[in-house]
Amino acid sequence: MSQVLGKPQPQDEDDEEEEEEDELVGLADYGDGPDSSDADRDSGTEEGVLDFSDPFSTEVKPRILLMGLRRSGKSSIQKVVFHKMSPNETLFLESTNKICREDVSSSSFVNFQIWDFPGQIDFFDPTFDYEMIFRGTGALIFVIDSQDDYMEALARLHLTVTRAYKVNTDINFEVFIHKVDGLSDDHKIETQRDIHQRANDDLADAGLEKIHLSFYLTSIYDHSIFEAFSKVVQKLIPQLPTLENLLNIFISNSGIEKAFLFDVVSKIYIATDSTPVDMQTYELCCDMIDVVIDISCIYGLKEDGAGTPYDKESTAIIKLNNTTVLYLKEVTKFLALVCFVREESFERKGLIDYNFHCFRKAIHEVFEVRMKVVKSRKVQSRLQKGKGATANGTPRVLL
Ligand SMILES: Nc1nc2c(ncn2[C@@H]2O[C@H](COP(=O)(O)OP(=O)(O)OP(=O)(O)O)[C@@H](O)[C@H]2O)c(=O)[nH]1
Ligand SMILES: [Mg+2]
Repeated sequence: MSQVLGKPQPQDEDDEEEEEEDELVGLADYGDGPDSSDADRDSGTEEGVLDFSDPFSTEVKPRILLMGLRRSGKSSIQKVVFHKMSPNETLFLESTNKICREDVSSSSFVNFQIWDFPGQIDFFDPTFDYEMIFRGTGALIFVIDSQDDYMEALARLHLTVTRAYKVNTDINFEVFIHKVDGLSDDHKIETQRDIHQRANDDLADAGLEKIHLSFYLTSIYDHSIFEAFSKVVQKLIPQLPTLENLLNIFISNSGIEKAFLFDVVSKIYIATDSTPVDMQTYELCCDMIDVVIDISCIYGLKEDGAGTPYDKESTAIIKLNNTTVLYLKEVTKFLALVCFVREESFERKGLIDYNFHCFRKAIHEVFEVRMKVVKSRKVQSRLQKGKGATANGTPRVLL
């Protein structure tokens, strides 16, 4: 490694965040009714924060639900991806007995709520207002323990998906075939094929073949869980085609092999160019982010502990022994670009840096446009509210 720059942050910040964010919601209390939506939309205007929700919609930011049978691994997934919990520590997690809701926007670039459900949800329980839950949902992740007998899980998946679809046809249904670390490669493929077949057969039998399920093989013991989560999150980003386009233009003009736009906190990649992603490349990028942030935390700290581990000056170059160079640069407060460059192309670093400067500017513009749309929308709706009703809420015009 020839250069790592960056700044530190107090070590205990993660813990503080965890305490603030983890919010237990009782079964009868699902939090954000219409009243909380304003506060939620306000947070979306924070600089560099991407709010996935449609600016023209009055809905709150979308939810990602984690559902599945008991002990299938839902809470472990959430802790490993968003709280940097080490996979072994998840052995000591207690069973979830209430819906656990977490707001991801405050800690990272991505802006959504993630709801961790207890294993057995009873759709017939009158205190469980599933219509309200599914209405604001962007993605439903159903976790299946692949090391266990999955027949019951499949029945539950079918029930959950059909219920959710009735309420909201726009939900993305994502099935995590989880804990595949315990399976051989052949067994993994066979399990995926079998689950895919059975789940789709069940839907076809119910006349619901139009429901699309996406399947992922995941484990918290490798990067597959981060990769799967990246794909789930990407589907909720309306700007994705623009981001991909910008990345394509950037790499083709700079002689770069592959580039990822990473959310630094969660190590989810929110976009990449259109060349195929291979797992090893992705893992190297994740490791690089860890190295940069860790070194910043340890050695970049000012005497009084001030500063953050990631800021405008954060950049790193790592030369590998296979004539490849890893290059990381800050894009926004929460985003980093990580590129794979051949050594000979890296000789033209000046060109890469100039193109990066243009790329960074374009990314900022994409989000400025969004912020403007959201702001003008808010002003409009306030004006309409003012015009449409008197102070006590009675309409000014005849209905
Ligand atoms: N081998 C393996 N074990 C895992 C994986 N993910 C989670 N586990 C283990 O599965 C067990 C159950 O995990 P939890 O996250 O508590 O499961 P849950 O789905 O939240 O369970 P409930 O809250 O009871 O619904 C824990 O002992 C985890 O260590 C994985 O990818 N591989
Ligand atoms: Mg749990």
